[in-house]
Order: sequence, then C-alpha cells, then structure tokens
Amino acid sequence: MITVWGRRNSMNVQKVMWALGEMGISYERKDVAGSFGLPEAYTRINPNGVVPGIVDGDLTLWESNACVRYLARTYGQGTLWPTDGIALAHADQWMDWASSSVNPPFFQIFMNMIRLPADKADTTQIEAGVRNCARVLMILDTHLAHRRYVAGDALTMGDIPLGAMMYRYFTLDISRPSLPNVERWYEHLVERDAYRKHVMIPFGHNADQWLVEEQKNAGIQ
Ligand SMILES: N[C@@H](CCC(=O)N[C@@H](CS)C(=O)NCC(=O)O)C(=O)O
Repeated sequence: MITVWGRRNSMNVQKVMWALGEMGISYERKDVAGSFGLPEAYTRINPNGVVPGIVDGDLTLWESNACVRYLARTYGQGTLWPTDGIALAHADQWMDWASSSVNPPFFQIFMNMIRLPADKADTTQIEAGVRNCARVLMILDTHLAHRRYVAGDALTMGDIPLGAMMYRYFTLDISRPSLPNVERWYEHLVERDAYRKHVMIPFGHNADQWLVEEQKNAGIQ
C-alpha cells in the first residue's frame, strides 16, 4: 500500500494521485500542508515542508515529477512508462518542460488570481503570466498537431504534469490564444476517470473560496 501525503487540491499532489489512478494502484492519502498544517511526522518524510511526499515500503520520496517517474517505472511499464526509448525520452522531456517553462508563468496567474487576497494581487504579474503561458503553450500546440498525447498515441507520464496544470488553465477566467490541438488533447484527458477524479477538483474563485474548497476535500481518497 502506497501512502501519499498531501492535500487533495495541490496540483503537485494531483500528479501523483492521477498516476496512481491510471495504474489502479491501492493507496492511502493523508491531508497535510495548506490549512491542514505540517505534522512533524510529515516533515521527517519531506524536510522541504511541501507536498507531495510518498512512502512505498522502504522508499520515501518527494518532488512530484520524481514520484510520478518512480511510480510509472515501477508499476507502469508499457503504459505510463513507455517501453519505446524514443517515446520515453519525449515523455521525460515534456515533464521537465512543464516544470521549467509552463509552471513559472502559470504560477504567476494562479497565485495572483486565486491564492492571494485581492488586495495583494498583482495584475501586472497576471498579465505577464497570461502572455507567457500563451507563448509557451503554442509550442505544445504545434507538437500535438500530429499526436494524440505528448509522447505518441497513448497516455504516458509525459502528459501528467502538463495535464494537471491544464484543468486550471482552461477553468480560469483568462484570455487564451487559439490552441486547437492542446484543446483536443485536453478533451481526451477529461474523458479519463482518473483525471476527473484526481485533477478536476474545484478550487473556487478567490483565496477565501480556495480554503473552503480545500477543506471540502478532507478525508476524500
Ligand atoms: N517542486 C515541488 C513543489 C512542491 C510544492 O511547492 N507543493 C506545494 C503545493 S502544490 C506546497 O506544498 N505548498 C505548501 C503548502 O501547501 O502548505 C514538487 O513538484 O513536488
């Protein structure tokens, strides 16, 4: 039984939960971080005090992409972990790209629109985030023109970090460029039970609603 530590509304926790859901692996999730606080038992697992952290037998692991890679490599050979070397390299590439190129501008949008109180929000940062997300997502759009998923015909771990962000990107009240291929890919994700269960979790429209939504998820596996 794998233990996942992390509040259900964390995008980084959602990557791990979605991966587990896709592979049908049993797990127990514990509510920590955000309004649930950080018990000492958890800071011993992840000294960074951020979520997720996972425990699988003797293994303790943190960093969401490393957790997804570990789970895919261990339990998802031929599915989330492609056996074809080229598909595997591409899956890896898009995971890193999600963190290095899409997450920073997306974080600017999400922090300022949802997480911070309205009087602390910086509209200049929101505008920069919207502009830069549009710019980088057009790279993904071009890539997806001839592929169903980022590493080929089937869902792999390469879709997970990007896909976890896209629910929020397409739900927020922001302007978006025309991204027909990204939208088609996103529609495929939305058809997946594990994506709907673990990623499409309402987050409200402001910092107060965020906290209410966070607590609604308490105890849900
Ligand atoms: N690079 C880390 C980032 C982890 C991270 O920043 N997690 C956020 C939630 S998405 C967190 O724990 N924030 C503090 C909190 O919720 O109390 C990862 O990918 O696991």
